[in-house]
Amino acid sequence: MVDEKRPLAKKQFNFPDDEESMYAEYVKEHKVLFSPKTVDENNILKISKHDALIFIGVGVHLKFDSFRKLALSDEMKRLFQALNYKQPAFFDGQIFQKHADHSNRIRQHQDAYLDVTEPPGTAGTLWFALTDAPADGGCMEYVPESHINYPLKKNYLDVDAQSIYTNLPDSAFVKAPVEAGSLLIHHSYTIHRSAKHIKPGFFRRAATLSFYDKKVAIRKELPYWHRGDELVLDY
Ligand SMILES: O=C(O)CCC(=O)C(=O)O
Repeated sequence: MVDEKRPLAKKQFNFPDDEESMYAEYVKEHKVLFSPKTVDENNILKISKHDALIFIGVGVHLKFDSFRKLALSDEMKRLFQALNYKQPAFFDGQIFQKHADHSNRIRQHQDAYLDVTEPPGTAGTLWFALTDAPADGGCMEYVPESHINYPLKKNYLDVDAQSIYTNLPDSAFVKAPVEAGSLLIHHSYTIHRSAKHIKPGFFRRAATLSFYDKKVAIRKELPYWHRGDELVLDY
């Protein structure tokens, strides 16, 4: 879908970072982002699109079979049964890739800003490590107990997009280095971020799925985030 010979456009996206990204504006069904460091003066990729990629969103859970299989797998059903969910549903899927030479940090934020559910704070995120995510390799960093201490008062439907970011000191964050194949789960109020990665010569890749329980909450679709249909797990 992304043609390496066509120029990319430059734009500041509010998520996954507020730094400028290059994007394939002719790809309508996804948001596919690249680092500005990977294009030449004509905005043509200097390296392969697979290496230059930093983000694919949104709604990839509906487009890729591997995501769909994972979302509807028995392991996921068992996970949600353990969480006592009655009607779990996935409403978004994203891919994050980092490389030492050309990736940005992901600034601190709460997913509830974009994952708007009613009652508020009833969504969560599964974060799958597709590669190792070491402490010096852009691992996730969390603020412990922030899902209790920092309920989100406003979301994307109330205020401007910049408000997605929070502003806690570095000392508030705990790094969560994990090996490939690990799963991290966080509440939609949990404040999290990931650093630029500094470990040369390797990619850090992760996939995410956002979820909620249709029996206890309703989800609000945001005008800008075309997430599309939900994948509902049947028991
Ligand atoms: O994978 C990352 O580096 C960031 C993921 C993230 O911020 C998210 O899932 O909301």
